[in-house]
Amino acid sequence: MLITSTISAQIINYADSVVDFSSEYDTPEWSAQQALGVPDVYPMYGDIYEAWSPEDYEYREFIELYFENAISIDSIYIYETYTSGSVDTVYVKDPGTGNWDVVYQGAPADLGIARIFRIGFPMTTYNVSEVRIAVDGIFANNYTEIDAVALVNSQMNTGIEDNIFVESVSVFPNPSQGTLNIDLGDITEDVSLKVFSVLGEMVFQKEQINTPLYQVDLDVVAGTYIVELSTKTDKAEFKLVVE
Ligand SMILES: [Ca+2]
Repeated sequence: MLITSTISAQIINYADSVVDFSSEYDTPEWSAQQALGVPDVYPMYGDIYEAWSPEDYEYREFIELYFENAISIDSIYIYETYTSGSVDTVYVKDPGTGNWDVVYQGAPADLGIARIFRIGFPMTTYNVSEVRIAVDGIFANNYTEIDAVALVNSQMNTGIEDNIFVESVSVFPNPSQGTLNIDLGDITEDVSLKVFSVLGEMVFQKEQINTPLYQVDLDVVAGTYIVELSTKTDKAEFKLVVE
């Protein structure tokens, strides 16, 4: 039985410049600039300098980032690579009012894993170009480090190629007992496969899948996972239940 999962195309837009920050540990190492661009620490976890770290952990701290390609968004991805879980509030700026609107607020935690913190919320009615992230490392008694931040619009296709990509691939069975089949259909480009836990921890990675039907045995505990398939230009994500 072949069950095709719902797959949605996404726009993922990494930060272009720093607007403001409360402090930075050093420069260039651990500076606010280290939170720009694509992730270059993740999926590593630890005190690694290609990520922003505040100067200390005696206070709540913040960073504000600017995105040149302003879009409506329904998600923000925060790549947390040290003392993950310390993000306690995330805001987006409404360009009409100049107000910071809260899109996430929660108690901090100390997870101890590199993760992509995927924050979901109703689609903004305006184009977002500025994001503010507040972290609380006080309770964890340790430095918080953020490697990268992305604006995500999960509803928008990035072009015709995306539609072909999304419509071509299928993943089955779902739910799975751990074995996953990925049918790349007509896709002839190299495809990367990544599987994430709901906490954002990467549990499986394989570059350059280029067989039409790829099979993998995931050695993971039962639960919900996010499977990401990407080429150089396209990306598709969907939820997988492992029983
Ligand atoms: Ca970085």
